Amino acid sequence: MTPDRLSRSALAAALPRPDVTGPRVEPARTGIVHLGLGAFHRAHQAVLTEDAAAATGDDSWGILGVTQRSARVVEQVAPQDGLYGVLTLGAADASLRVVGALREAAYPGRDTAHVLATVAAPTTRVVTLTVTEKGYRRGPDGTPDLSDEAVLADLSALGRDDDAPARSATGLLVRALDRRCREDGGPLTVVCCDNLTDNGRVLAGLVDGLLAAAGADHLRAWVAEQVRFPSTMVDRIVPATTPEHHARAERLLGLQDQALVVGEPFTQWVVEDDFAGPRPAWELAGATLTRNVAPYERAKLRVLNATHSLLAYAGALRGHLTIAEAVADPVLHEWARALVDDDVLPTLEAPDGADLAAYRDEVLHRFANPATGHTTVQVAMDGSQKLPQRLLGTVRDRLTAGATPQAAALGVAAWMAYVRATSAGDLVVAGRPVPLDDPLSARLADAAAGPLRGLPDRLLEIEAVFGPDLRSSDSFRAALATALPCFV
Ligand code: CS2
Repeated sequence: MTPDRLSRSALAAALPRPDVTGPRVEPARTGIVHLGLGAFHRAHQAVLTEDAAAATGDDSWGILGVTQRSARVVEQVAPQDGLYGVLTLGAADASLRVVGALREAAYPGRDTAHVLATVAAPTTRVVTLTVTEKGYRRGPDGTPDLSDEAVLADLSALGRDDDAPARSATGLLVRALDRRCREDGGPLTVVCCDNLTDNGRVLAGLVDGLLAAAGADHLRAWVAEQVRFPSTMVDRIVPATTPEHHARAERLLGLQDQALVVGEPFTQWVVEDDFAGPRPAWELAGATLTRNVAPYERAKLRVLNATHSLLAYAGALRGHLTIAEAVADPVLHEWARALVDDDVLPTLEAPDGADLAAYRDEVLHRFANPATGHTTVQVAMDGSQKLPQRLLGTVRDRLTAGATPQAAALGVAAWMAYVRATSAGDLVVAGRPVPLDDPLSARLADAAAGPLRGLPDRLLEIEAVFGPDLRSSDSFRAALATALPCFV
């Protein structure tokens, strides 16, 4: 028999149950609009927002979650009164928490008018974003890609009450800012929660670039004066939810939860304390509010995300299905350590005196958690968008310091070999063929085809990934040539 679907009333009847906690708030108002209602937001910022609301008894921080590409998540959460479970999987234990911070969910293809009106409302104080690296639609130099038709269509709606479905996340954001400016909604804070270096600055620059391109000078000046873009470092491993996760959560809860997300026990959020107005008391929920996020952000991207990517590419090439299996492979474990010790640590400033060697060990220990089932192929996705933040900054800093980044080059070479194997249809992991999943897949596949000998040179030509500079570094090219035979 299929159990009842999760909802506030079904939950009230089902609780208490061991290892399950119910929602801590029932928000009365929407104070936050979140763009990119994927699993990560639901397992991270939404949880901290609920904890902050519970700690203060402030019920004005409900979230309007906006999906990106489809209405699927709306259909999952709306019949559940916005409720969903977060299944936390430690190496040896599991618990389920039902979160109630999400007040509404919307899909731009249908609900753009509602999203624009909500961002414009004075009661909304914060917009947060998790739209993934590719969602920012940046050109090779980091400026907005003005050849992107979806973004251009959104820009053409500026300056008027046009409720046509938004076609891009950045387009939706600038249209919403436009609406708020014209309706005098007051100051607003836009918090980028994606894994980009200086993410607040990046997003502020993109918004400014889009408004300049649209000739929206008045709005541009309003944004400069009224809108803040703090940078943040976000961290929690959130794998894709599987049927096994659903079965496990259903056993704990006794209800069916179509919007279930899964996470490891660890969570961290470091937020630049630069807000244009009120915000949830996230510091009471364990977040760190600081003036200087950059060292945290950089350490996380270069230690955690870089080794994650190395383990994903090299792990998949060596037949490992999960990150936990990959990090348990002694060769890969050694490579991951060497990447951090030889190339990453010399480029980092320790945030607030943190012990970065201990951080490295903690990260590798987190990766070893077998319970989450985080797959190498999931982390391997969108490499062209991830490599610059994770590995290439380290490569550049080491080259500038006169060093040869051999260990970092191993990570880049692993990606190159992965691109070659997946685009040729040659990679099979756990019995399944793995496709190349990347927004630049056509260009990457073109560059990867042809003789193995010239593979690094052909991929280095792609400026959107490597910039105009790296291809002319003899030392980096030599390091890639040394590293590539490890994988092919
Ligand atoms: C991962 C990240 O999928 C990936 O690329 O490296 O999503 C990682 O799990 C998170 O950044 C951890 O905070």
